[in-house]
Amino acid sequence: MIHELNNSDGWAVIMHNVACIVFYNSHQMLLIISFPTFQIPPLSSFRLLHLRRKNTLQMARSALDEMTNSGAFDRTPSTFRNFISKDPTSRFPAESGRYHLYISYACPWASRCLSYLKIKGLEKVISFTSVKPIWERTNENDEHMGWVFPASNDEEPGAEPDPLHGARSIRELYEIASTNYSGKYTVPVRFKTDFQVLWDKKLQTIVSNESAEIIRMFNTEFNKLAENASLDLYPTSLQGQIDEVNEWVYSGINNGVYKCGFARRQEPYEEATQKLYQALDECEDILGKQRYICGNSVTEADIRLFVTLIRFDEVYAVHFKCNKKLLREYPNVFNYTKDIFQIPGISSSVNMEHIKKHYYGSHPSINPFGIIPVVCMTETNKERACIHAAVPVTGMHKKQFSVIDL
Ligand SMILES: N[C@@H](CCC(=O)N[C@@H](CS)C(=O)NCC(=O)O)C(=O)O
Repeated sequence: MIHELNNSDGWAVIMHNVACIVFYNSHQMLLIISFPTFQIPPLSSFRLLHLRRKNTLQMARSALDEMTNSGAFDRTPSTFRNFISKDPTSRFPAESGRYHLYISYACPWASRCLSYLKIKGLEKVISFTSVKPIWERTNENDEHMGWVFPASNDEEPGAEPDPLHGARSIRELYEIASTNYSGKYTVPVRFKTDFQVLWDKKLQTIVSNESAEIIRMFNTEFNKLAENASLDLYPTSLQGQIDEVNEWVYSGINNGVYKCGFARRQEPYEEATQKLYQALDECEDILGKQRYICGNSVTEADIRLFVTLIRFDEVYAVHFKCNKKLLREYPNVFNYTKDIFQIPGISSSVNMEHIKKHYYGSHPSINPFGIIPVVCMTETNKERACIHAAVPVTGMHKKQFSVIDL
């Protein structure tokens, strides 16, 4: 009777006195609603009515659900967009000890912020905590899956309990920051507790959950307090070029891998793959001529690109089906990734154990058994090792960093 059921379609089936509506919800669960036929116009015994599932039934409880009807991944914008300022009279002034950065080592967007915190020398000024890598239920009263804190320091190396509120989940922090946040449970549900979160301890609220803006604040606004204040990753002379590179790197690579991995139809997957490899080819070409993506000095664009490249072969190539070509088959891009990895401070922002656990363990619709590929470890560091630490840098990217900062 029911021939084709897929994620975006539903069917109404009318048999004798009972009508059924059958559809999959956003978690791929088959839902059947039945009701007596007196509620619908009289119809012959067996009649099949094809219903296109309406947008109002779609629920975005995590990135996995941010889908268009064509099966393409469509990221929603971040919600908290305040800016910390070096101006002491502003609402969010740059002050030592006032802000806390919640991150996941697994998340590339959060890792941008952590990288900045480390390379700008802000560790004594802004504290940070990482959650556990694998999403869990955030509240026993509903099915939302998201970022949670460990109960103790020993539960998950790298992750720590919430030092400020003893919260169990990032969701709880959102609910402390905004009482309206629960409003997003209304249909269409758009409940997503985006990472990373920059928390203001004084005003007890979230300053920002948009990594692209947090890194700009870290670059300029804390310079009176930063140990590495002279490092400017967004210099005026290169801003136009950095913005331009960021745009195609974001759409083709940073967000592009997600578009490949979360696509639910072949066509959007192939479109995203084509764009991804065009962008990687472009990087390979550029990095054959110069050391960094915007010239001869490291910039914001390098950090933004790096966080995706470091996850590429170990996660995206397998889990997100980006394996037309591996990163290690691009000699310039591969050496460049190792080069950036070896900038003091960067390697400590990479925790491959958390990265693998998160992706392979948190997306059951992509990896139903949750098997996590084994991480390549070295003797020197059991947590953070990855192929980029083990393979020497060659070519022009060899220049400076001979000691690996593990
Ligand atoms: N535009 C955001 C994106 C952040 C984002 O999507 N983070 C993911 C983790 S990698 C997240 O927290 N997802 C939670 C969810 O899907 O519920 C940023 O760059 O800050």
